[in-house]
Amino acid sequence: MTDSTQSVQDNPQTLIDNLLGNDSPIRLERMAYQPPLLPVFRAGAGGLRPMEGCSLEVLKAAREQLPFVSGNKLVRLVPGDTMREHARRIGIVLSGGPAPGGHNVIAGVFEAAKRAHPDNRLIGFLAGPKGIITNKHKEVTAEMISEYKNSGGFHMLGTGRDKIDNTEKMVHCCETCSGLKLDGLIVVGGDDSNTNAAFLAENMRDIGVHVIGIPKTIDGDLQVPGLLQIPFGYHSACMSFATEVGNLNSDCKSDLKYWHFNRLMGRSASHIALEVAFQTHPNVILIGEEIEDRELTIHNVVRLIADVVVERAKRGMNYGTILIPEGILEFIHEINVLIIKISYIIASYDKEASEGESFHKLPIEDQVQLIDNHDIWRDYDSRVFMGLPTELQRGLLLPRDSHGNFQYAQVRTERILLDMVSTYLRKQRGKGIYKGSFKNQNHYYGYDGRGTFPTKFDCDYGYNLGVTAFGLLANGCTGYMAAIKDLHKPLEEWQPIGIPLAPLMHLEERKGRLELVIAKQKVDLNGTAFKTLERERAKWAVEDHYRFPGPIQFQGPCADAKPITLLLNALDL
Ligand code: FBP
Repeated sequence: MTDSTQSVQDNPQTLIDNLLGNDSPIRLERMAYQPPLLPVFRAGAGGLRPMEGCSLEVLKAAREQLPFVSGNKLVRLVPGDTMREHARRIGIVLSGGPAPGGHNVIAGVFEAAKRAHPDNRLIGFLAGPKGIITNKHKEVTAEMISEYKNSGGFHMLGTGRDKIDNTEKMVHCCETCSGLKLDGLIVVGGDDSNTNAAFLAENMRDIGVHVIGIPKTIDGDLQVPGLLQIPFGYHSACMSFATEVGNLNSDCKSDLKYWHFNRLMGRSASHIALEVAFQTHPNVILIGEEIEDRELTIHNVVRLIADVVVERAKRGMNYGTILIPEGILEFIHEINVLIIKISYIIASYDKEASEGESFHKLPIEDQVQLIDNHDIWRDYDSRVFMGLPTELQRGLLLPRDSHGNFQYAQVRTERILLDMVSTYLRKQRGKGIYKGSFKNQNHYYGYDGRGTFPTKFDCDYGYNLGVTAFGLLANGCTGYMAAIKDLHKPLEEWQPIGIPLAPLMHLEERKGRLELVIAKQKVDLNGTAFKTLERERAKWAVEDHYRFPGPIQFQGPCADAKPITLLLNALDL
């Protein structure tokens, strides 16, 4: 008997304390992992060079609204060091939905800053951009870094979706940053948060605060062709969802009696559904971008699913798995028109409403009436709206987020489609076309994936994005997004770069008017990843080719995995 077994036997409370401690063994093990530095940074924060042969167009509206940062050119970091005689004070804010790897971004900035000068300080703003507006912050310490490094979620500082969308909020942000004597601010976020970063950089020019954005979002839609292949967080969330779908593949193939309808987060673009499809080989995969391209209606989509159910039933296979991207409604033209028009009507009503009133305080019948009576609402819109299931009608009326986005995460699209498929199959049964059984379950994977442990890829990527952001600040950059090129290659060949934010902007309808925001990148239907899916999916539909990815691995040969979509699309480079 070993000494430790003896002591546990002597004192069972020790065993209980060990078993119930807040830090699980895997968390303790992950806390000890130190992500490797890119070779470029091994001699210091890095020097700066222009990226020859690459230029990006800036839209006229961006040149007008962001005249200062519009002049930025693409840059790359090279080995070297930038000496500075006095210490820096840098602020950092986590913004939008959480994404695994965010804590490593903070660790990367912190450790790079301390390596550059022991008196450098990092100030974390609390609960997202609101923390800058209201000056709520705490200093990041070495203890915090070792506690949170390699953990999922954003709970070290918290996050939020506030948009810095008026002069008053901008003035508060400038006051906060001046008051804290910051010389740099790092914004970790998706398209909307990096839009905030661009406007902050423009407005903080006169107070000497340099602003750098970091590409984050599990949705995977913050990409810059040829420069930024994927934001951090995508891989971990996809692997977390793929683990669950793979488990359902295994379950439904065992008891042969359930159809599992899985909605996967990802708001707009279907990048997550595409990756989870490669990881799991489900029977049906909906890709929003393809649905839009083929101009499918919601009834066509129902039919597309039902046809596979009928075909499998003929082969005695009354089970299967289906992947539904949560943003699919945006790609069904007739529904998207309703979303845009209703967003406009809500925004116009709220703009005119007196203090304390708003569209969503009206009873639901009045909301529908108001929409029905609006000038932009046509008879055709009413017919489409009234023909939709009640749950979907209610979903379309839900409040938009602070950036004016429709909140796809709040609509149970998988349940709605499941019910519509079920109704359609009943009719097919009546006609003698369908003779199977349609027992079903619905699932939603989203928030869970944002809190999962980051994969090793996201640990290393997030950490080095933080180091890159520090390198850009140390070289006097502002109005840039930190990025790492060539992620499909071994880490030793990753290239840290600075992408100017202004050229990433386009005009988009938000809250009923055109706004300058960073463009989301949708799934490229001509890219190798989608083309590969197109080739493979017919056999996945009617035969079983289920793939079981298992849980995220941190050690052994599987630990170095990267997103399959990233590797496939890299073949196009
Ligand atoms: P970000 O773009 O801010 O990273 O957030 C993405 C996301 O996780 C979407 O996938 C999802 O639709 C949305 O956030 C949910 O938002 P909320 O957390 O406000 O419910």
